[in-house]
Amino acid sequence: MRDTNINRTVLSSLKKGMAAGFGLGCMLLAAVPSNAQNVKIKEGNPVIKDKFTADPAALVHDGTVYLYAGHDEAPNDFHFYRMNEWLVYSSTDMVNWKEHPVPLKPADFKWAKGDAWAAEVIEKDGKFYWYVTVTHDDTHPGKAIGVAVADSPTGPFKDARGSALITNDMTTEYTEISWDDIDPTVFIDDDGQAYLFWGNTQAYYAKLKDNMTELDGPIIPVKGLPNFTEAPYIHKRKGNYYLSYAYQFPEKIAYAMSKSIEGPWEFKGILNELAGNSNTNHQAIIDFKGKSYFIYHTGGIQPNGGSFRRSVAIDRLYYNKDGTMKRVVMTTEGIDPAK
Ligand code: FUB
Repeated sequence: MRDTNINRTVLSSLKKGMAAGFGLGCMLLAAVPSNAQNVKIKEGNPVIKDKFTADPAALVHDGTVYLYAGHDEAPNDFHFYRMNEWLVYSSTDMVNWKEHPVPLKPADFKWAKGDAWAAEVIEKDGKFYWYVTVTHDDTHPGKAIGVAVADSPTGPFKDARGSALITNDMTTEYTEISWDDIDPTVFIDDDGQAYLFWGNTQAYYAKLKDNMTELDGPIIPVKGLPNFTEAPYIHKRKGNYYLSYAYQFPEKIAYAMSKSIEGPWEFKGILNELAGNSNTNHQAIIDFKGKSYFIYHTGGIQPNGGSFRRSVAIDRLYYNKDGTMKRVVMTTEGIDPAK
């Protein structure tokens, strides 16, 4: 962008200069900043450039990373989310991504009205379970969480229950808003117990039964997450549990840590700053081939990218010796191929 502006300045000065009878050499000396160079830098981010992709989730399976995202389809003059399908990509180096056929749509849930909002996939006993946010039909007004199942990480996925797993009326004792039951993140602990976390404004969690399609106990509000907006994400490393989440609005990503999946959670601060060009930032964290990665979205594709036309980006994530996470550096260059 900067180089282009400089080039325009040079050209228009040249035209004016030549018209005024100045020599070409004099004009170049006057118009070109001494440090101007046509430097080309690697542009690895955003990682998907031909479609707008949002709310990344990632699954590492058999030496491959599967990247799941909602498809942002809002036209340029439409100022809210328009999302009619989820997408899936795979890669063995996290730089070269292959797109697979559309694996799932809100229309695959007969009880849902639409809205392919944030979602996450996990593998258990050879089956792949995809927890999704959608808008429920008028029998349970508000956002809801459903679960789809497949035999392969790329699908085809089908509704695993024929009904929502979480509906808005299940959480009205904690908040009356109709969009608090969104953004599921699923985690299986070392003892095999699966947990679902989700929320907007208020974070919740519940145990899942062995079949991964039913709750196994009460819905419990999560405490200790200041300025929680949405997008909870659970991961575990070296005996520490991490709950990262979208903080304030427009969103930064913050995180808390605990020695138990059930808390108490200790707030640790900001992990990623404002994207700046998107109100939301929605993160996923994985380890792959010995390195840690922070996957998120920005409004990075210009000129039309923004809060409703987002794009998935990937940068490295680093830990401190005490297990806390270093602040993410969002880059244009992105990552080197994972080896
Ligand atoms: O993409 C729709 C919503 O925006 C998601 O569910 C939130 O996490 C935010 O990214």
